[in-house]
Amino acid sequence: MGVLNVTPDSFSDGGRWLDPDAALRHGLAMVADGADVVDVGGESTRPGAEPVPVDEELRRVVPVIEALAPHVRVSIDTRTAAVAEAALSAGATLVNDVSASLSAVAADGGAGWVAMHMQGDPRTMQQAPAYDDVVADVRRFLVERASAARDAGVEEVWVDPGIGFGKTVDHNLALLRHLADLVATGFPVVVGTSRKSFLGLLTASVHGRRAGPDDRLEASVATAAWAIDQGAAMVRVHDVGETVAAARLLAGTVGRA
Ligand code: PMM
Repeated sequence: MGVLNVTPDSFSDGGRWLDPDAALRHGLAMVADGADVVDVGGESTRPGAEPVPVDEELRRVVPVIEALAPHVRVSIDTRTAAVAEAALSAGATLVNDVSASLSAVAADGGAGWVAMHMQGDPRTMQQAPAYDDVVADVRRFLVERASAARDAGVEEVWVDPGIGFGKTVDHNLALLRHLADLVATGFPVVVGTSRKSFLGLLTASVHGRRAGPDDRLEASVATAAWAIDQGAAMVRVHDVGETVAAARLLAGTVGRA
């Protein structure tokens, strides 16, 4: 899943694809690099981000979805029902839902649904994240939401531990380390580590300096490869070509043994 943020303020690619033509070109480039899905988002969910008015979110995403949908499967990354509905009408077939609350929209539209775990909301989620047992708590939440969605008629339900969404570095690492627990639920798992800030901290422990968002390629690819090895069925990434190359390398060499 390639990330296409049509926003002025996303932490990693904010402002780069605000122009619909530039967004389309970038989406098609990710398809050429091997993306099976392009995830279009019009509201940044970086820590501290303010909500975007619905009209503005629609204005950003709908033209891009209409242009991309004939070429590739499109998902809509939103927390807002009206935006998810409009996106499905424009050609998207997957609702990527960081609020895990829009399953009814997916059911009504005959679309797939990604339930992501988030503690709190983007404005406050990194202030003091706390869990009894992060792996068990996240798993319980996701299984509950995913099962309810399936019972309500959503045929394609994915779960995502929500790396970086109300989580410390240790929480993120515990979720990655125990990804197999989530895979064991039987729901296909999506994982998004790409360019996230905890990778900057990890890089600091290896290189002695903290990597900025544009300097987290190796850590992004390494953690995506780890997720795939642990059984994730999809990884959400900015650097599609490098990630696809790493995944093919693993499948064609280690996986062949
Ligand atoms: N991360 C971001 C946005 N949407 N959706 C899913 N399913 N999983 C994620 O980990 C996720 C997401 C934040 O990253 P961005 O600002 O680079 O889009």
